[in-house]
Amino acid sequence: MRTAEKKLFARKQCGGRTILGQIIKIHSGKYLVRTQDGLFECSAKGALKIKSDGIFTGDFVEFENGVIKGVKERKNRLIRPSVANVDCVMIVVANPPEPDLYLFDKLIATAFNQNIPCAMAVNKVDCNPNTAEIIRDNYSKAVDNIFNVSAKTGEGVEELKEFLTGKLVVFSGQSAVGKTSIVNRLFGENKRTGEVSVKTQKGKQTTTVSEITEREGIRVIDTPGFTAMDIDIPEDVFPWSYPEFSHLASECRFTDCRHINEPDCAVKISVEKGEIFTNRYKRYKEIFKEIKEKSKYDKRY
Ligand SMILES: Nc1nc2c(ncn2[C@@H]2O[C@H](COP(=O)(O)OP(=O)(O)O)[C@@H](O)[C@H]2O)c(=O)[nH]1
Ligand SMILES: [Mg+2]
Ligand SMILES: [Zn+2]
Repeated sequence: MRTAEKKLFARKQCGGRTILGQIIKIHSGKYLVRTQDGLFECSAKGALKIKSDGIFTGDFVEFENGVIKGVKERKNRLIRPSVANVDCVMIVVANPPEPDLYLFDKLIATAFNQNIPCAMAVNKVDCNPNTAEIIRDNYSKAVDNIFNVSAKTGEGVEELKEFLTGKLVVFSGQSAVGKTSIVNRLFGENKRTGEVSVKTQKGKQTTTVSEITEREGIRVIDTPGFTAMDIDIPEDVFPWSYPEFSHLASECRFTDCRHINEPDCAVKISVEKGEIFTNRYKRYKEIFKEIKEKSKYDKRY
């Protein structure tokens, strides 16, 4: 947090008014809230933290004398990283590292389930122009916006900036694809990292601490990157997690159709007609199988 740039108000300076703002960081039980009048460090009543299923980065809150009194209804919430009211999940892709299409499939499904628009940025086009074509051949029916960029040369960055202005965007994707480099480009030269990865004691799950950085009307959450293994989607939800399938919901014969072996499956028909990309559907079947096996395993143990 660049405290030098903005005033950090102490609790007593709030003067009894009710103020509305957005949480940009949560740290050690303190909530950093951005308002029209600058940044405030707030605390929250215990009841509020537990009720209304918590307070998250990205939440719009009302506070008085440095104490959060209420959380506004959130339009969506992402679990990884934990952030509410996201306007765009930007999946950054590059080569190197070798694109993990299974990961992109899962990230798009997760955002879709949370009602968050997804876009893709194919970075490093300076060194691997073919990647953009592969990504379009797989995802042009799944996401509305695919950008070609190079954080190195600056190509495409202005267009990306224009698209992201006014939005809260989460940069997602594999590690080393250039997420932080793109954020730095968007924000000028100032280097900053917005995300710290914290291992839980179990050493299994990784929770992420999210921090919103805002510059020039763009609010950004950078992440350290994910692998396909990090992302779980419930078995019953997965069959309707694909944007290209969603309009077919009433057309499969069975309402709980998994689009695998069922007769009169509108998804399979669309694949045959070429309306859904074959590669996307092939991976869909593999991911579904993996999810099914995992939930069988989870039930047993
Ligand atoms: N050639 C090339 N290299 C890039 C580009 N963007 C980032 N890199 C390099 O890719 C590596 C990973 O970048 P980084 O921003 O740390 O990736 P992150 O893990 O996704 O945040 C670094 O060595 C960058 O210099 C680009 O557009 N072109
Ligand atoms: Mg990074
Ligand atoms: Zn079906």
